[in-house]
Amino acid sequence: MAVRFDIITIFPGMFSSVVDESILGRAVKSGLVEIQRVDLRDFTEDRHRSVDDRPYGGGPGMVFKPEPVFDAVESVLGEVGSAADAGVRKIILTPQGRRLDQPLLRELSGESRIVLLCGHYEGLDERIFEGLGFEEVSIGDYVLSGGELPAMVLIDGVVRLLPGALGHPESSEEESFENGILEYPQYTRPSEYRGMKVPEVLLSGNHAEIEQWRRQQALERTRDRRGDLLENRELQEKGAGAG
Ligand code: 9D3
Repeated sequence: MAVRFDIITIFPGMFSSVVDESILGRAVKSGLVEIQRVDLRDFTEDRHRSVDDRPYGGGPGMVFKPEPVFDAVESVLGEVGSAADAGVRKIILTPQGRRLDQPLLRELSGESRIVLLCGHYEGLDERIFEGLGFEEVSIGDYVLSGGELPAMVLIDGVVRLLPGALGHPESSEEESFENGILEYPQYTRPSEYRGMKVPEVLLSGNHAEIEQWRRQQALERTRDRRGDLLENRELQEKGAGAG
């Protein structure tokens, strides 16, 4: 299933390398993904092409003006409130948003059209949230300078889930992460490198033992590094049992 992204941004150039290279580049070339970049400054009307202005009520910094944002969104979707945006996922990348995770990526990979609006450090006029009906998404609790890198993270995560985007199917591995377990350690040749040996069990050819070793390693790792994942899993299992 193909998906089209429209990205509304003041830095359209930032997307070039990500869109042109790697899995994403291949998916675009093969027609599986279409990416349109919309330069917010093309929707300004003053000589300086200003997208922001001083905040009413005073205070530091600047605020994204509503007019260029509404006009850019309408250039992509047609008039606000018309039927044109039915079935379109409209997402604004902001630090206040719902946290992006694998279940959300999976959900988005079933959409055919996704509009991404990249927020900025300045912040946005509240009427943009009020009038355009975008859902807000963040990629985590740390401060970046804008929504462009988060938009690329979202696109990458969605595209690799599209059937046919990867050379090889990875669905079982995917499920293991969605179940909240980290991966087991992996080795390739040589069997000894700078004094470090590949665990004996992996050379044994005993597939039952190998599987058991891997499962135990994965659990141990998850407990050591990401105890939170195991707790979530226990909660889920309890919830499933009760229901
Ligand atoms: C503290 C008030 N704001 C600054 C005047 C907060 C703020 C707004 C916008 C801080 C950073 C940004 C720019 N970041 C994003 O637009 C952003 C983001 C992020 O910073 N972290 C994780 N996910 C995202 S999605 C968009």
